[in-house]
Amino acid sequence: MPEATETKEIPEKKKVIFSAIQPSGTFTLGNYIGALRNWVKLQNDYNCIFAVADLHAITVRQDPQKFRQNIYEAYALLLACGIDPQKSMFFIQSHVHTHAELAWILNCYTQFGELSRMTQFKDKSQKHADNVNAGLFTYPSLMAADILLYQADLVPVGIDQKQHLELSRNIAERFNGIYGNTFTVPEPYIAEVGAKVCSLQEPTKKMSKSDENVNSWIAMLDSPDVIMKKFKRAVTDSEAVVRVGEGKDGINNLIGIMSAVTGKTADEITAEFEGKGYGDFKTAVGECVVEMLRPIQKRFGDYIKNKDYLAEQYRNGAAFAEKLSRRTLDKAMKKIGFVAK
Ligand code: ATP
Ligand code: LTN
Repeated sequence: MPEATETKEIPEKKKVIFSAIQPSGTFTLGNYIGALRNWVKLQNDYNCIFAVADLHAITVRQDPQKFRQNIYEAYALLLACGIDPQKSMFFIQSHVHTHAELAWILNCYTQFGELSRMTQFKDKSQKHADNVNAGLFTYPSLMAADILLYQADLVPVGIDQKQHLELSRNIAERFNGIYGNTFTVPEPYIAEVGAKVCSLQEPTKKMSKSDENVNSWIAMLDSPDVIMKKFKRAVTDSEAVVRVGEGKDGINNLIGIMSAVTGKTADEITAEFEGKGYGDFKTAVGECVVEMLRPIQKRFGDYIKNKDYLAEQYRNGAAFAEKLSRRTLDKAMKKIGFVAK
Protein backbone atom coordinates (compact mmCIF):
# COMPACT_ATOMS: atom_id res chain seq x y z
CA MET A 1 0.00 0.00 0.00
CA PRO A 2 1.41 3.43 -0.80
CA GLU A 3 1.70 5.72 2.15
CA ALA A 4 -1.12 8.20 2.54
CA THR A 5 1.23 11.11 1.99
CA GLU A 6 2.51 9.78 -1.31
CA THR A 7 0.89 11.58 -4.20
CA LYS A 8 0.53 10.20 -7.64
CA GLU A 9 2.51 12.17 -10.21
CA ILE A 10 0.12 13.85 -12.54
CA PRO A 11 1.98 15.11 -15.60
CA GLU A 12 1.62 18.85 -15.63
CA LYS A 13 -0.30 20.09 -18.61
CA LYS A 14 1.80 22.34 -20.80
CA LYS A 15 0.72 25.96 -20.72
CA VAL A 16 -0.65 27.54 -23.86
CA ILE A 17 1.25 30.42 -25.46
CA PHE A 18 -0.16 32.67 -28.15
CA SER A 19 1.66 35.38 -30.02
CA ALA A 20 1.50 37.08 -33.38
CA ILE A 21 3.43 39.53 -35.51
CA GLN A 22 2.15 41.93 -38.14
CA PRO A 23 3.41 41.49 -41.71
CA SER A 24 3.80 45.24 -42.01
CA GLY A 25 7.25 45.24 -43.63
CA THR A 26 10.56 43.44 -43.40
CA PHE A 27 11.40 42.13 -39.96
CA THR A 28 14.33 43.71 -38.18
CA LEU A 29 17.10 42.50 -35.93
CA GLY A 30 14.98 43.98 -33.10
CA ASN A 31 12.04 41.75 -34.01
CA TYR A 32 14.34 38.75 -34.09
CA ILE A 33 16.24 39.32 -30.86
CA GLY A 34 13.24 40.75 -28.99
CA ALA A 35 10.54 38.39 -30.17
CA LEU A 36 11.04 35.73 -32.82
CA ARG A 37 14.10 34.08 -31.31
CA ASN A 38 12.25 33.62 -28.03
CA TRP A 39 9.24 32.12 -29.77
CA VAL A 40 11.49 29.45 -31.24
CA LYS A 41 12.82 28.54 -27.79
CA LEU A 42 9.36 28.47 -26.19
CA GLN A 43 8.19 25.77 -28.58
CA ASN A 44 9.88 23.06 -26.52
CA ASP A 45 8.24 23.87 -23.22
CA TYR A 46 4.80 25.15 -24.14
CA ASN A 47 1.91 24.47 -26.45
CA CYS A 48 2.61 27.32 -28.81
CA ILE A 49 0.27 28.99 -31.24
CA PHE A 50 1.70 31.63 -33.56
CA ALA A 51 0.06 33.74 -36.24
CA VAL A 52 0.93 36.24 -38.93
CA ALA A 53 -1.44 39.06 -37.93
CA ASP A 54 -2.48 40.24 -41.39
CA LEU A 55 -5.90 41.50 -40.27
CA HIS A 56 -4.18 43.86 -37.86
CA ALA A 57 -1.90 45.15 -40.60
CA ILE A 58 -4.75 46.69 -42.64
CA THR A 59 -5.44 49.23 -39.90
CA VAL A 60 -2.77 51.11 -41.85
CA ARG A 61 -3.19 51.38 -45.65
CA GLN A 62 -1.28 48.64 -47.50
CA ASP A 63 -0.38 48.35 -51.16
CA PRO A 64 -2.09 45.07 -52.27
CA GLN A 65 0.85 43.56 -54.12
CA LYS A 66 3.36 44.46 -51.46
CA PHE A 67 1.02 43.32 -48.72
CA ARG A 68 0.58 39.87 -50.27
CA GLN A 69 4.36 39.55 -50.64
CA ASN A 70 4.91 40.68 -47.04
CA ILE A 71 2.52 38.01 -45.75
CA TYR A 72 4.31 35.25 -47.68
CA GLU A 73 7.67 36.57 -46.56
CA ALA A 74 6.59 36.81 -42.93
CA TYR A 75 5.37 33.21 -42.97
CA ALA A 76 8.52 31.94 -44.71
CA LEU A 77 10.83 33.96 -42.48
CA LEU A 78 9.23 32.64 -39.31
CA LEU A 79 9.68 29.09 -40.60
CA ALA A 80 13.29 29.95 -41.43
CA CYS A 81 13.81 31.26 -37.88
CA GLY A 82 12.77 27.87 -36.57
CA ILE A 83 9.02 28.00 -35.96
CA ASP A 84 8.27 24.35 -36.45
CA PRO A 85 4.76 23.46 -37.65
CA GLN A 86 5.24 19.97 -36.20
CA LYS A 87 5.61 21.44 -32.73
CA SER A 88 3.49 24.58 -32.91
CA MET A 89 0.31 25.71 -34.56
CA PHE A 90 1.32 28.34 -37.08
CA PHE A 91 -1.14 30.07 -39.37
CA ILE A 92 -2.21 33.26 -41.10
CA GLN A 93 -4.78 35.14 -39.02
CA SER A 94 -7.19 35.98 -41.87
CA HIS A 95 -7.44 32.28 -42.80
CA VAL A 96 -9.20 31.53 -39.53
CA HIS A 97 -12.57 33.27 -39.58
CA THR A 98 -13.20 32.87 -35.86
CA HIS A 99 -10.78 35.73 -35.17
CA ALA A 100 -12.86 38.37 -36.92
CA GLU A 101 -16.07 36.91 -35.50
CA LEU A 102 -14.96 36.91 -31.88
CA ALA A 103 -13.43 40.35 -32.39
CA TRP A 104 -16.88 41.70 -33.29
CA ILE A 105 -18.39 40.11 -30.24
CA LEU A 106 -15.66 41.42 -27.95
CA ASN A 107 -16.11 44.89 -29.41
CA CYS A 108 -19.49 44.85 -27.73
CA TYR A 109 -17.83 44.18 -24.37
CA THR A 110 -15.13 46.83 -24.76
CA GLN A 111 -15.72 50.42 -23.78
CA PHE A 112 -15.03 53.46 -25.96
CA GLY A 113 -13.16 55.03 -23.03
CA GLU A 114 -10.85 52.03 -22.66
CA LEU A 115 -9.91 52.07 -26.34
CA SER A 116 -9.37 55.83 -26.27
CA ARG A 117 -6.69 55.41 -23.63
CA MET A 118 -4.50 53.11 -25.73
CA THR A 119 -1.20 54.85 -26.38
CA GLN A 120 -0.64 52.97 -29.64
CA PHE A 121 -3.95 54.34 -30.94
CA LYS A 122 -2.97 57.85 -29.96
CA ASP A 123 0.48 57.50 -31.58
CA LYS A 124 -0.76 55.86 -34.74
CA SER A 125 -3.66 58.26 -35.22
CA GLN A 126 -1.18 61.11 -35.11
CA LYS A 127 1.15 59.37 -37.51
CA HIS A 128 -1.66 58.49 -39.94
CA ALA A 129 -3.86 61.54 -39.37
CA ASP A 130 -5.51 61.09 -42.80
CA ASN A 131 -6.73 57.58 -41.95
CA VAL A 132 -7.89 57.32 -38.34
CA ASN A 133 -10.19 54.39 -39.12
CA ALA A 134 -12.43 52.39 -36.78
CA GLY A 135 -10.17 49.35 -37.15
CA LEU A 136 -7.22 51.27 -35.77
CA PHE A 137 -9.40 52.15 -32.80
CA THR A 138 -10.71 48.61 -32.16
CA TYR A 139 -7.39 46.93 -32.91
CA PRO A 140 -7.08 45.73 -29.26
CA SER A 141 -10.41 43.82 -29.41
CA LEU A 142 -9.08 41.82 -32.35
CA MET A 143 -5.89 41.17 -30.43
CA ALA A 144 -7.98 40.03 -27.45
CA ALA A 145 -9.91 37.69 -29.75
CA ASP A 146 -6.64 36.22 -31.08
CA ILE A 147 -5.54 35.38 -27.57
CA LEU A 148 -8.81 34.38 -25.90
CA LEU A 149 -9.88 32.02 -28.69
CA TYR A 150 -7.08 29.63 -27.72
CA GLN A 151 -7.48 29.97 -23.95
CA ALA A 152 -3.85 31.16 -23.88
CA ASP A 153 -2.15 31.29 -20.48
CA LEU A 154 0.83 33.36 -21.57
CA VAL A 155 1.42 35.94 -24.28
CA PRO A 156 5.01 36.85 -25.13
CA VAL A 157 5.00 40.50 -26.17
CA GLY A 158 7.28 43.49 -26.10
CA ILE A 159 6.70 46.17 -23.52
CA ASP A 160 4.89 48.26 -26.17
CA GLN A 161 2.05 45.70 -26.27
CA LYS A 162 1.58 45.40 -22.52
CA GLN A 163 -1.28 47.88 -22.43
CA HIS A 164 -3.15 45.91 -25.10
CA LEU A 165 -2.66 42.74 -23.13
CA GLU A 166 -3.96 44.40 -20.00
CA LEU A 167 -7.09 45.32 -21.96
CA SER A 168 -7.45 41.70 -23.16
CA ARG A 169 -7.37 40.62 -19.54
CA ASN A 170 -10.03 43.17 -18.61
CA ILE A 171 -12.27 42.05 -21.46
CA ALA A 172 -11.88 38.39 -20.46
CA GLU A 173 -12.64 39.16 -16.80
CA ARG A 174 -15.65 41.27 -17.74
CA PHE A 175 -17.09 38.55 -19.97
CA ASN A 176 -16.42 35.83 -17.37
CA GLY A 177 -18.04 38.08 -14.75
CA ILE A 178 -21.27 38.34 -16.74
CA TYR A 179 -21.54 34.79 -18.12
CA GLY A 180 -19.36 32.61 -15.92
CA ASN A 181 -16.01 31.16 -16.74
CA THR A 182 -15.53 31.29 -20.51
CA PHE A 183 -12.03 32.61 -21.23
CA THR A 184 -8.66 31.99 -19.60
CA VAL A 185 -7.32 35.33 -18.38
CA PRO A 186 -3.90 35.61 -20.06
CA GLU A 187 -0.66 36.78 -18.46
CA PRO A 188 1.94 38.84 -20.28
CA TYR A 189 5.27 37.13 -20.81
CA ILE A 190 7.78 39.90 -21.27
CA ALA A 191 11.16 38.84 -22.61
CA GLU A 192 14.19 39.13 -20.35
CA VAL A 193 15.94 42.48 -19.93
CA GLY A 194 18.27 43.61 -22.66
CA ALA A 195 15.79 42.47 -25.27
CA LYS A 196 15.35 46.01 -26.54
CA VAL A 197 17.45 46.65 -29.60
CA CYS A 198 17.84 50.36 -30.35
CA SER A 199 18.14 52.32 -33.56
CA LEU A 200 21.68 52.43 -34.96
CA GLN A 201 21.23 56.12 -35.76
CA GLU A 202 19.25 57.36 -32.75
CA PRO A 203 20.16 54.84 -30.06
CA THR A 204 17.74 56.18 -27.48
CA LYS A 205 14.84 55.02 -29.70
CA LYS A 206 13.95 51.40 -30.36
CA MET A 207 14.97 49.88 -33.69
CA SER A 208 11.77 49.99 -35.70
CA LYS A 209 10.98 48.78 -39.20
CA SER A 210 8.82 51.81 -39.82
CA ASP A 211 11.75 54.20 -39.26
CA GLU A 212 12.29 56.14 -42.48
CA ASN A 213 16.08 56.13 -42.08
CA VAL A 214 17.07 52.69 -43.43
CA ASN A 215 20.48 53.00 -41.77
CA SER A 216 18.80 52.93 -38.38
CA TRP A 217 17.67 49.31 -38.68
CA ILE A 218 19.01 45.97 -39.83
CA ALA A 219 16.50 43.96 -41.82
CA MET A 220 16.76 40.23 -41.25
CA LEU A 221 17.08 39.85 -44.99
CA ASP A 222 19.74 42.54 -45.53
CA SER A 223 22.79 41.22 -47.41
CA PRO A 224 26.07 40.84 -45.48
CA ASP A 225 27.47 43.90 -47.27
CA VAL A 226 24.55 46.06 -46.28
CA ILE A 227 24.66 44.81 -42.67
CA MET A 228 28.36 45.62 -42.41
CA LYS A 229 27.83 49.08 -43.91
CA LYS A 230 25.00 49.88 -41.52
CA PHE A 231 27.04 48.85 -38.50
CA LYS A 232 30.02 50.87 -39.70
CA ARG A 233 27.76 53.93 -39.89
CA ALA A 234 26.28 53.32 -36.44
CA VAL A 235 26.36 56.33 -34.11
CA THR A 236 28.88 56.04 -31.25
CA ASP A 237 30.63 58.58 -28.95
CA SER A 238 34.01 60.25 -28.68
CA GLU A 239 35.40 58.25 -25.74
CA ALA A 240 36.68 55.39 -27.89
CA VAL A 241 36.41 52.83 -25.10
CA VAL A 242 34.17 49.78 -25.57
CA ARG A 243 32.29 49.75 -22.27
CA VAL A 244 28.76 50.25 -21.01
CA GLY A 245 28.33 53.77 -19.67
CA GLU A 246 26.07 56.76 -19.28
CA GLY A 247 25.76 58.91 -22.38
CA LYS A 248 27.17 56.03 -24.46
CA ASP A 249 23.82 54.92 -25.89
CA GLY A 250 25.27 53.90 -29.26
CA ILE A 251 28.01 51.72 -27.76
CA ASN A 252 25.66 50.36 -25.09
CA ASN A 253 23.33 49.27 -27.86
CA LEU A 254 26.12 47.63 -29.89
CA ILE A 255 27.35 45.81 -26.78
CA GLY A 256 23.76 44.71 -26.11
CA ILE A 257 23.45 43.36 -29.65
CA MET A 258 26.75 41.51 -29.47
CA SER A 259 25.84 40.10 -26.09
CA ALA A 260 22.43 38.94 -27.34
CA VAL A 261 24.00 37.29 -30.39
CA THR A 262 27.05 35.66 -28.83
CA GLY A 263 25.89 35.10 -25.25
CA LYS A 264 28.98 36.94 -23.93
CA THR A 265 28.50 39.35 -21.03
CA ALA A 266 29.19 43.08 -21.39
CA ASP A 267 32.31 42.70 -19.23
CA GLU A 268 33.66 39.94 -21.44
CA ILE A 269 33.09 42.12 -24.48
CA THR A 270 34.82 45.10 -22.83
CA ALA A 271 37.81 42.90 -21.98
CA GLU A 272 37.95 41.49 -25.50
CA PHE A 273 38.09 44.96 -27.07
CA GLU A 274 40.44 46.63 -24.61
CA GLY A 275 42.85 48.88 -26.47
CA LYS A 276 40.96 48.45 -29.74
CA GLY A 277 39.05 51.20 -31.52
CA TYR A 278 35.36 51.46 -32.38
CA GLY A 279 36.12 50.53 -35.98
CA ASP A 280 37.24 47.03 -34.99
CA PHE A 281 34.37 46.67 -32.58
CA LYS A 282 31.72 47.67 -35.10
CA THR A 283 33.19 45.24 -37.63
CA ALA A 284 33.02 42.45 -35.05
CA VAL A 285 29.40 43.27 -34.16
CA GLY A 286 28.48 43.31 -37.84
CA GLU A 287 30.21 40.00 -38.44
CA CYS A 288 28.46 38.18 -35.62
CA VAL A 289 25.09 39.46 -36.82
CA VAL A 290 25.88 38.38 -40.40
CA GLU A 291 26.82 34.89 -39.16
CA MET A 292 23.69 34.61 -37.03
CA LEU A 293 21.44 35.60 -39.91
CA ARG A 294 23.25 33.62 -42.63
CA PRO A 295 21.55 30.23 -42.03
CA ILE A 296 18.17 31.90 -41.54
CA GLN A 297 18.54 33.77 -44.84
CA LYS A 298 19.55 30.56 -46.57
CA ARG A 299 16.49 28.70 -45.28
CA PHE A 300 14.28 31.67 -46.12
CA GLY A 301 15.56 31.54 -49.69
CA ASP A 302 14.48 27.92 -49.94
CA TYR A 303 11.05 28.40 -48.37
CA ILE A 304 10.04 31.49 -50.30
CA LYS A 305 10.66 29.71 -53.60
CA ASN A 306 8.48 26.82 -52.53
CA LYS A 307 4.98 28.30 -52.54
CA ASP A 308 3.40 24.81 -52.49
CA TYR A 309 5.18 23.90 -49.29
CA LEU A 310 4.25 27.23 -47.71
CA ALA A 311 0.61 26.73 -48.68
CA GLU A 312 0.57 23.22 -47.26
CA GLN A 313 1.88 24.51 -43.94
CA TYR A 314 -0.37 27.52 -43.57
CA ARG A 315 -3.45 25.55 -44.65
CA ASN A 316 -2.71 22.83 -42.14
CA GLY A 317 -2.10 25.40 -39.44
CA ALA A 318 -5.36 27.18 -40.23
CA ALA A 319 -7.35 23.93 -40.19
CA PHE A 320 -6.11 23.08 -36.69
CA ALA A 321 -6.59 26.63 -35.47
CA GLU A 322 -10.13 26.77 -36.82
CA LYS A 323 -11.07 23.57 -35.04
CA LEU A 324 -9.60 24.62 -31.73
CA SER A 325 -10.85 28.20 -31.77
CA ARG A 326 -14.35 27.17 -32.90
CA ARG A 327 -14.90 25.57 -29.50
CA THR A 328 -14.29 28.81 -27.66
CA LEU A 329 -16.34 30.86 -30.11
CA ASP A 330 -19.28 28.43 -29.83
CA LYS A 331 -19.04 28.48 -26.06
CA ALA A 332 -19.04 32.28 -25.92
CA MET A 333 -21.93 32.58 -28.40
CA LYS A 334 -24.00 30.05 -26.50
CA LYS A 335 -23.50 31.94 -23.26
CA ILE A 336 -24.56 35.20 -24.88
CA GLY A 337 -27.78 33.55 -26.10
CA PHE A 338 -27.28 33.11 -29.83
CA VAL A 339 -29.29 30.28 -31.38
CA ALA A 340 -27.08 27.34 -32.38
CA LYS A 341 -26.94 26.50 -36.11
P1 ATP B 1 6.58 49.18 -36.09
O1 ATP B 1 7.84 49.84 -36.55
O2 ATP B 1 5.53 49.08 -37.16
O3 ATP B 1 6.08 49.71 -34.79
P2 ATP B 1 8.04 47.07 -34.93
O4 ATP B 1 9.30 46.83 -35.70
O5 ATP B 1 8.15 47.87 -33.69
O6 ATP B 1 6.94 47.68 -35.87
P3 ATP B 1 6.11 45.12 -34.11
O7 ATP B 1 5.43 44.41 -35.23
O8 ATP B 1 5.34 46.14 -33.36
O9 ATP B 1 7.49 45.66 -34.65
O10 ATP B 1 6.67 44.09 -33.06
C1 ATP B 1 6.74 42.72 -33.18
C2 ATP B 1 7.45 42.17 -31.96
O11 ATP B 1 8.84 42.52 -32.02
C3 ATP B 1 6.92 42.72 -30.66
O12 ATP B 1 6.86 41.67 -29.70
C4 ATP B 1 7.94 43.76 -30.27
O13 ATP B 1 8.02 43.95 -28.89
C5 ATP B 1 9.23 43.15 -30.82
N1 ATP B 1 10.18 44.22 -31.16
C6 ATP B 1 10.01 45.13 -32.12
N2 ATP B 1 11.07 45.97 -32.19
C7 ATP B 1 11.92 45.58 -31.21
C8 ATP B 1 13.20 46.07 -30.75
N3 ATP B 1 13.79 47.09 -31.32
N4 ATP B 1 13.80 45.41 -29.73
C9 ATP B 1 13.21 44.35 -29.15
N5 ATP B 1 12.00 43.85 -29.54
C10 ATP B 1 11.36 44.45 -30.54
N1 LTN C 1 -0.27 43.81 -31.89
C1 LTN C 1 0.91 42.98 -31.97
C2 LTN C 1 0.73 41.80 -32.89
C3 LTN C 1 -0.37 40.93 -32.39
C4 LTN C 1 -0.36 40.15 -31.21
C5 LTN C 1 -1.62 39.50 -31.15
C6 LTN C 1 0.62 39.92 -30.23
C7 LTN C 1 -1.59 40.75 -32.96
N2 LTN C 1 -2.35 39.88 -32.23
C8 LTN C 1 -1.93 38.64 -30.10
C9 LTN C 1 0.26 39.07 -29.17
C10 LTN C 1 -0.98 38.45 -29.12
C11 LTN C 1 2.08 43.84 -32.46
O1 LTN C 1 1.88 44.75 -33.18
N3 LTN C 1 3.28 43.51 -32.06
